[in-house]
Amino acid sequence: MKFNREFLKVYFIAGTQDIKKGTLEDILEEALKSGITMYQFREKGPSALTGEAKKEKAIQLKALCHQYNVPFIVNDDVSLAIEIDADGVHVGQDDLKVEQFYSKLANKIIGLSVGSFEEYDQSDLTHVDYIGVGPVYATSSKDDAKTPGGVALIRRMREYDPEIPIVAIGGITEENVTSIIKNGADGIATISSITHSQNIEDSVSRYLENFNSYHK
Ligand code: TZP
Ligand code: MG
Repeated sequence: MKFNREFLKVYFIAGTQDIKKGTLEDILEEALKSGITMYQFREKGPSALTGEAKKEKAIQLKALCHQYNVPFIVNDDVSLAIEIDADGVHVGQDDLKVEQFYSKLANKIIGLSVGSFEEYDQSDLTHVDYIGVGPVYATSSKDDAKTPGGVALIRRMREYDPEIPIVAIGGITEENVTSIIKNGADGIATISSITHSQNIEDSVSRYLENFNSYHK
């Protein structure tokens, strides 16, 4: 699947560890029905699925995303992404370097986390389709998250590189999304505002309305 920056608008991220009530499949399906624009499978931490169980879950969730024509991205696990023919992969600064695997993911989406100018400068972005910038706000979904940079982090990254597709991440909610868009992000990536939402349809619609009213 060829990357389109519109995919970043409402980028839902979740793994089994993020689900406190119900199942990941059900929450993802609800989010897909509501209009999320991309999904990332992110298994992390002590309860994370591994091996065959992780692979089976990934295949199942990819099929679900494809029913809704939404790209399915794998976090960190480049070999899994290749094996199951995912639509792309998202890596962090401590993961496999993009230069080492991009040729095996031709025509796939490649995302990279960039938390500072220093990380931006040390990253080869030649084969990177978008950067994930954050955390913008405090988050309880990532144990090792750095200090939040606020919307200033987004604004400054946008000034630093006026062209690169940027998805903002970390503590984003329907309440603070407007200023993130105004400061130059192409979209938002969120875990808990969807997995913990009382009404997923409402949450996703509010994100989409924010983007659509700002961009047109
Ligand atoms: N990377 C930076 S912050 C974060 C990740 C994966 C967690 C985002 O989760 P939430 O619940 O949307 O704050
Ligand atoms: Mg990573």
